[in-house]
Amino acid sequence: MAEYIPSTRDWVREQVELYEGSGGKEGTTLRDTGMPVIIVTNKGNKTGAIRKTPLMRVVDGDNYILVGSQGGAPKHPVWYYNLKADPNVEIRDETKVQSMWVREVTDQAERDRLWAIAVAAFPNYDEYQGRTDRVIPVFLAEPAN
Ligand code: F42
Repeated sequence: MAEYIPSTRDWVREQVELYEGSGGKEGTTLRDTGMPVIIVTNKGNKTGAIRKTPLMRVVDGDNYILVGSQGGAPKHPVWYYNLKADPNVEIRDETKVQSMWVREVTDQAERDRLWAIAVAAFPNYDEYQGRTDRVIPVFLAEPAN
């Protein structure tokens, strides 16, 4: 089995430890905002190691919308490239863990619809898009089976 390499960012690593360590009972929101977070387990595209990425929980029916905002930073987060290289992920939503398959949403109409849902769930995404020239990537995660 591949090795798990934690994030180099303290607050991210600590959230993953609390969330996963409690079996999805603690550390499930963005700081004290009460806004729900999921954990996306993905494979490092260079190391092949297991990576765990907390993201805001944005749902569309049985699917999750994953937004690569990274606070409006100028570059895509590294997990973007991980998901492009290997779309098989596991998503933990509190105590529920599911194998999912992700695809980047490039169709403009579909992206517009999903982006509106994402901004309704987490309004900061709109502000983050305003901070960067890159188009923030959006993935749709669907149940793998
Ligand atoms: N980020 C978002 O983009 N969107 C969100 O909705 C979001 C919500 C959120 C909620 C809670 C929370 O704690 C964090 C949240 N974040 C959100 C931040 C998110 O979890 C990521 O930390 C952020 O998007 C940056 O992602 P990143 O993949 O660039 O990760 C970093 C800093 C990281 O840990 N990088 C590793 C490192 O060592 O620096 C590398 C990880 C990796 O996958 N490496 C690859 C490998 O092969 O293993 C090599 C990659 C390469 O190409 O070099």
